[in-house]
Parts: sequence; structure tokens; C-alpha cells
Amino acid sequence: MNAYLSSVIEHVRSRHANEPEFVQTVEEVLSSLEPVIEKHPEYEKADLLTRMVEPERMFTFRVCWEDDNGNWHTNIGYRCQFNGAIGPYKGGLRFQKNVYPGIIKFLGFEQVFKNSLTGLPIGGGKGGSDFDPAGKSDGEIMRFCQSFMQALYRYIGPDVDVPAGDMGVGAREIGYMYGEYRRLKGAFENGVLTGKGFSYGGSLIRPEATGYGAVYYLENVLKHEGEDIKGKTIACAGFGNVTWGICKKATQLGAKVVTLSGPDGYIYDPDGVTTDEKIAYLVEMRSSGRNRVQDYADKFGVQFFPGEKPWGVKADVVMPSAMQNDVHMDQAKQIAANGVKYYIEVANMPTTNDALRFLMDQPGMIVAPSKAVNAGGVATSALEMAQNSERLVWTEEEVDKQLHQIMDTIYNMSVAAAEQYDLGYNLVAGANIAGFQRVADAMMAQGIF
Ligand code: 2IT
Repeated sequence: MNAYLSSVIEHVRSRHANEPEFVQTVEEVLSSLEPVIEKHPEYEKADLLTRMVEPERMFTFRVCWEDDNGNWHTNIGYRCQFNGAIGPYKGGLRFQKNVYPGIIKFLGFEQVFKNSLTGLPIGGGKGGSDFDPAGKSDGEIMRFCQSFMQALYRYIGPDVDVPAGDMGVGAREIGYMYGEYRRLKGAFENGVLTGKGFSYGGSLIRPEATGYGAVYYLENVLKHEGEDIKGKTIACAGFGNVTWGICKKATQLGAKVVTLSGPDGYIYDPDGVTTDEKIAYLVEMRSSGRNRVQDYADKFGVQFFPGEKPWGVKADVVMPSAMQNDVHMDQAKQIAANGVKYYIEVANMPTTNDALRFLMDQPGMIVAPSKAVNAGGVATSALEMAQNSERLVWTEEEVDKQLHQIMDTIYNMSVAAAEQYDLGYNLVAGANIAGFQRVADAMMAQGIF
């Protein structure tokens, strides 16, 4: 590998030895940039990459809250404002007990490239807390969110940093956080958060956007291969918001999602998660807070596989849509052995780097990277910000049309970027290069700081 790239990766490895997820994403992204760095010596001259792998700022804060029994708890809150060269920092908040700086930093780094790919004016950020929402009452969630926002509000704003949801943070949490922000600021600045409820400035289609966008991206890939989405079977993971959106759009287009997963195992539904009742049940499973996918098997009489992941199931398309590092080498080998042709990442970094390389090397297999495939979520957040700043509400058709166009553009830009550097049909490298290019141009133009 190019000596400059190796030295930056080495620097990150030694400095972040106890943050393996962050090291992993840096290695994955930078290894795609070799031809770009060789063609543009000015980046090395300005040592651009060392600055790109360092967040502009990252901070922690104390979040104290009272449970229903009158006991006090203290969690850590995080916000990483990774790169603001092309717009206000933008990215979700994750509430999950395993959250630590390595998770927030990896998500923030991915977000920089993803947001750039959307073509919209949004920089990259991420945040969250090690708070575990499982089993918490509504009152406990509200008090936690209020306390979280009391600590964060002075560091965010519609032109500064615009958080949204991620795992453990949905419309309910965003509502409680926005209420607290409004009370503290004494102003209706609703562009400060996205993923809001429709009644106070949320965008239509935002809840569906990540899943819809992923399916629009998939359609582009299938078209490239001369295939149609109709009749395709899709293996998904998780049963959260993203998988729900994939089920809805796949059903509309005549495809079917046949697997869902949870911490307890996976379910296989050969008829597909295709009826209104089944799709609505995913929302119910999520809001129950039980975090069990077995409930679906019990309700609809399908098979449940305790403690297993769905990657052994034969399907036309595999869409890991649950969490990071869900697919390791063993699962990747299984997926390849099943003759899967389309491996479409959806969750942020769902594949370990060795498994990703292995899948990309399989003859005939097409691999699409999450930072492109799931970018419809944050892109629609940017559309929500645009509506808020214009004090307008766009129709469902208008938002969906723009989302669809953005996904087509992301796909086309990725294909073009890979071709420009003679990398062939490489959607992974193409997304990294296209995302990099815009942020690099902006950073170079704004001088070294
Ligand atoms: O990973 C992601 O892109 C998100 N969680 C959504 C971020 C956003 O600002 O909508």
C-alpha cells in the first residue's frame, strides 16, 4: 500500500488501540483511497488524511436521571462533531448499553462519508449514551432524554449540529429531547433535531426513508445485472425501523423479506413479511420493549431458530440490517456457499473487514456498502431540515421522489468514481472515493486548521 496511507493507518492503530471499531472503519475507508492519494499529491503534502481521521471535537457529559423507584442513576453522554467542512454536523444518537467512544467515533467517521455522498450540505457527527433503554418505563425514558438535552443543548443548533435517532432513539425520544430543547432555548428552532413527529415539523417518509432508500439502491444494482426486484427473496436482520421500511417497500415492489432477527435468534417466514398485519407487528414488537423476535414466530406460526443468525438461509439478496459486525468470516462463507449474488449492507459496518474482502472477492457476487445503501435516512433528515428552515411541509410524494432521486444519484456517483480510477464495478471503493472527494475539496479550500 501507498506509504502515506499506511502511515496514517498506523497512526490510527496506535492511537486508538482500544477502539477497534474505529480502527476498522478507518482501515476500510482509507484502503479504498489509494488511487486517489496517488493521483493527488497535494493531499499528502497538506497531510489531509491525518486531519480527516481526527474528530474536530468530541466530548462527554454526565446524564443523571431518576428511576420510578426514586433511585438516581448516572450515565455518560457523548457527541462527536467529526467533520463540518460541508455543512452542520449531522448524525444520530445511539442509546445502547455497549456505547463507548470507539462506537461513537466509528459511526461518526462513517457518517462523514455517507453525508457527503448524499450531495446535500451536511457534515458528519454522532452521539449517544451507554443508557440501556430496555425495560425502562415511559417516564424514565422522558426524564433521561430531558437530562441528556440539558447537557447537550448549548452545543447544538440548526446551523451547528443536528442530531437524530439511531438504535434506541426513535420518534418518542426525539420528541422528549426537542421539548426540553425548546424549553431551554425559549425558541421554536425545530431544525435542531430530525426524525421528529409530523405534528411539530417532522418530515413525511422520514420513518420509512432508510429502508425505502436501501431498496431503491438495490433496484439500481439489479437493473445493472438485467434483473427485476419482483419475486426476489431477501434475508434481513433485526426488526427495527430500518428492516420495517425494507419490508414495506419490498412488498410494494413484489419482493419479500423472509428472515428477521433479534438478540434471541431469528425467524424464517417463507411467505414473507408482506401483509399489513405482519409489517405493523414489527412496530408493536419494538414498542413492547421486549426485544424478542420469537414473538413474531409465536404470533404467525413460523419457525424460530434460537440463538442463531439468519445468514445460513438461502435467499436471492442478503441485507444485514441490524448492527455492526453482525457478519463475520464464518457467516460470509455460508452466504457465499449458498450462492447469494447480492450482498447489500444496510446497518452501519455490518461486516468485519476480512469478511467484506472475502465477499467482494467472490466471483459474480455484488457487494454494496452501507454508507451508500443506508444514506437515504440521513438524506431525508436533510430534507426535514430544509422544510423546517423554509417553514414548509412537503407532501409524501415530493419527499419520496427526492429520496428516490438521491439514491439513484448516490449509486451513479459511486459507479462513476470507481470507473474514474479504473476499479471496475466496485461499489465499495466507489462510495468511499465519491464521499471522500467532496469533503477533501472543501477542507482544502478552507485552509489548514
Ligand atoms: O446512521 C445514520 O445515518 C442515522 N442514524 C441517521 C442520521 C440522521 O441524522 O438522520
